[in-house]
Amino acid sequence: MYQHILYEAKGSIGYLTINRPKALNALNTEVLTEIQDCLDTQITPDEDLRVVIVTGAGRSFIAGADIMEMKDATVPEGHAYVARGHKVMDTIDRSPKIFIAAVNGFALGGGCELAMACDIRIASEKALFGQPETHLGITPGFSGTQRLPRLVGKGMAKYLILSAENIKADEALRIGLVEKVVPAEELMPTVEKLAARIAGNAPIAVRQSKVDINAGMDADLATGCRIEAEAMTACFASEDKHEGMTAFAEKRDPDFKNR
Ligand code: CO8
Repeated sequence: MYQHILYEAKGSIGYLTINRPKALNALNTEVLTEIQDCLDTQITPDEDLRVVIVTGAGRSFIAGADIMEMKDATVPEGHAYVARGHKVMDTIDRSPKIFIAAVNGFALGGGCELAMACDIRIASEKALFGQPETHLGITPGFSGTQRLPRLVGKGMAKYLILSAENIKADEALRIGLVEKVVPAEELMPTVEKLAARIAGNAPIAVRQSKVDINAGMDADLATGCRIEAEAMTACFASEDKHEGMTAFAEKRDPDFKNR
């Protein structure tokens, strides 16, 4: 169905693999269009799906936007490219599903930006991160100037973007760009275990926590706490809240119904 991505859902967990290994999974217009289509037609409408694992085929996660395509692009084409990239990142960020980036290799430029749009990043020891755009004559254009400082702070974001220096996985962990680093062979088992754990928690509470954190990070503390308080109503009114607490009292595992 798709030329440059693979998508498979196994129950509550989806696997989205960027599959253009000859170009180290660089995001050209076709790849971005296919990711968007997959988000809109496969992932969003799937009511059983809770978590999506995003990874790259071969030795790269995503080596950035496609430099060969951008090289001779006009200004309007550049704007269209940015808009297409932003739409993919926003769709992931605003999705009620939880996205985990399983960063298996190069996560550069648009690849680092896509990883940052995901909710959680787990990296292989072989991963390499960076925003090399200023060395190419552009700024990060798929939300890196905005998401990177929100994750690692203003100073470190400026260091990485202005220097265009790439960093290894252990440094990415140290600065908070990724949440965990594991040996390459343990990457998918680790991510799958995490995905299953998230998928096993109360769906309404998981969804709402993502909304609260994302909305709160862009607001002042008082507004964020109001968002949290309002969201709590939805959880308190849910059957799953009753089930979760009853299961605790009865010393058994909860059986959540997404209601
Ligand atoms: N775009 C297009 N092709 C790429 C890209 C890329 N980003 N990265 C790698 N490739 C291709 C190479 O051209 C090469 O193709 P070929 O075999 O036909 O020559 C193939 O992938 C393998 O690459 P290398 O031979 O270079 O492999 P190495 O192991 O020697 O090096 C690197 C791997 C270090 C990842 C190297 O390929 C590299 O530096 N790539 C570019 C990384 C980069 O600069 N990424 C940022 C791109 S800009 C960006 O993402 C901006 C996002 C916002 C855009 C909005 C603007 C409008």
